[in-house]
Amino acid sequence: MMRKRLIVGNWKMNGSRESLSELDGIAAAAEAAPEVDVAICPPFTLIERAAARTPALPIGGQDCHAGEKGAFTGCISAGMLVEAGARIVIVGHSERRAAQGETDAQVKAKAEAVIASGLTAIVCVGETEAERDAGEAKARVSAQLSGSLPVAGGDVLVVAYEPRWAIGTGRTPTMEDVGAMHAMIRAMLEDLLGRERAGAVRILYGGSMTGANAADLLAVANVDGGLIGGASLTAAAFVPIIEAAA
Ligand code: 3PY
Repeated sequence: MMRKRLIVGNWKMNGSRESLSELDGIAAAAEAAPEVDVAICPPFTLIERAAARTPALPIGGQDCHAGEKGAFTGCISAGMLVEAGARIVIVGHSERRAAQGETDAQVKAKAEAVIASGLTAIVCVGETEAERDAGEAKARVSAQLSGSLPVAGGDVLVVAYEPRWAIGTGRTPTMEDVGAMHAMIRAMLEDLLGRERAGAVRILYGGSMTGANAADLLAVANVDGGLIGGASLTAAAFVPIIEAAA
């Protein structure tokens, strides 16, 4: 099945009202590349302004709570993200799994809340350097997938493979390693969701993707796009990645 490429910028805890001007160049590049889906996930506080500034560019959240409302100080629900104008939500990013101790079960509950709210969920998986060195990368990623994937699938579900040791480090795995992991994820999706629903799920690569390596990474079989950290913060760095995907 042909899947439309998806390029998502994850601003993490970066950006200000002033930096929303970067969205103008990003939205223009996205408009010039209708064969690619492009989205930006800024911090929560910028979502509403970002969505209003560039209405054609989907804006997303970087996390949400699994519940609808309640006594959860500091948390934001998927429904609140909808109200702010978000269309997608990243869940289970490795920085949250590591720093907030998020478990596969919590990630799955969040992804289900995202989809139930009518948004697209990007579920992140990926091994640590120690797990890769011990030859456990595939086992780790397959355990995360079976534990974190929501029951609903198809085009409202995206999986992002982000080897933790490649995030923000400038290091990337070999193209063979990326291809082997994406092929395993695709096969697991077919097992877990059935061939038809799995066929609509895009698998993104994340971890130090830049304008310099995007074309090579996107040429690997089963790499349907990218989840990009640092290189999504400016139009100058992000637009070449959109162009590489077009
Ligand atoms: C990175 O590339 O640094 C990411 O973590 C994208 O989410």
